[in-house]
Amino acid sequence: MNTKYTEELIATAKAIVANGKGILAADESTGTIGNRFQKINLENTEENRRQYRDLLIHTDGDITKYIGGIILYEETLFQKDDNGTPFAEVLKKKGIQIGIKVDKGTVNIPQTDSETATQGLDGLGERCKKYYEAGARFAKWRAVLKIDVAKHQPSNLSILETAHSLARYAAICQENGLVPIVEPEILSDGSHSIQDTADATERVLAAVFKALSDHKVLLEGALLKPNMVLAGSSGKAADPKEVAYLTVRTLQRTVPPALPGVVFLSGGQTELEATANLNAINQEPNRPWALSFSYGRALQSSIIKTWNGKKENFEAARKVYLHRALCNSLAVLGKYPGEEATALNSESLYVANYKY
Ligand code: 5MM
Repeated sequence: MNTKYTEELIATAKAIVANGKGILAADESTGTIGNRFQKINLENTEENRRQYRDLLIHTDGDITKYIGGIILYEETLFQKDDNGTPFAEVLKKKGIQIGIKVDKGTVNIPQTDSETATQGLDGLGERCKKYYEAGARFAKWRAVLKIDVAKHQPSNLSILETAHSLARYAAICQENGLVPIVEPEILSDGSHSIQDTADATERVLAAVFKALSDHKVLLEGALLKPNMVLAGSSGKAADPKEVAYLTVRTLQRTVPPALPGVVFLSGGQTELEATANLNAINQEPNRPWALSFSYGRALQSSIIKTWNGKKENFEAARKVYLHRALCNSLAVLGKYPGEEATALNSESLYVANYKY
């Protein structure tokens, strides 16, 4: 696809994942952030959400070396900090690219066993224009699939629906100057083997890239946000070497080298697992793309606990954010030395049936 935005799309996608940078996924919808706040007994008010996002957005120092982009929820994009400066302006000054969640959540596909379709295509072009004007330069749309080998899930219908809607979304974003992050998340729920996840991920990604090609999406101006290839969450976790080998092999089989970057979701892994697996992935041979992170839970869990809803903990929480971002950036370079496990960084972040 060639539009007036072509050069800008290519430059933005590259910048987000340049030199070991990754993405902070801070785009929790109101219900999801409410679940996070519940853990620290904090009321889910607009002001508390604004304060928390202020904590993240106003983190200074080396953060711009590790974080190339932040995904925001629509509410945050139009909020201001305590001085009345729009958050978008703060991020722009730092050189952190602004992302926006544009999907509107999932609904069940009729006649399937709770497989889902993602909503939000209607009016998407108009919304993208508005977000671009507000400073956003990339977008995110999350499709959710699940594995149940006995039930032949993900079904062909679920894969076709995912591929089609992600491709339509990506084309509409690019038409309006936003780099699309294409996120076909296969949930880890279940007792399936890591090989089952590899097979399902390969089928899904092959279909997604066929649809992106059919819809003439400019791969150089897009990013992929997939799950890592992990064993089902109710079984024993595979070691990072095996995760890395199967994850990179799956990408090699399905993702064209024209795509500048793959930014993994954390999918319920602990903070330490998500970083260690990313590091192992970046030690595999033959990686023509930047392999980076776009973590929600695995970047924010210990920040939220340290913050605990109190302004006086802002600085301590920002230190935790800087530390996790540094560790993940080192993992992108394959140079993460590992860390001691603590109660803060090793808590399971798994949420059953994570599809809100
Ligand atoms: C940060 O959470 C994002 C928005 O979630 P909801 O739509 O449920 O409110 C979510 O899309 C997130 O970016 C992905 O699930 C990846 O996050 P994890 O926590 O798996 O890294």
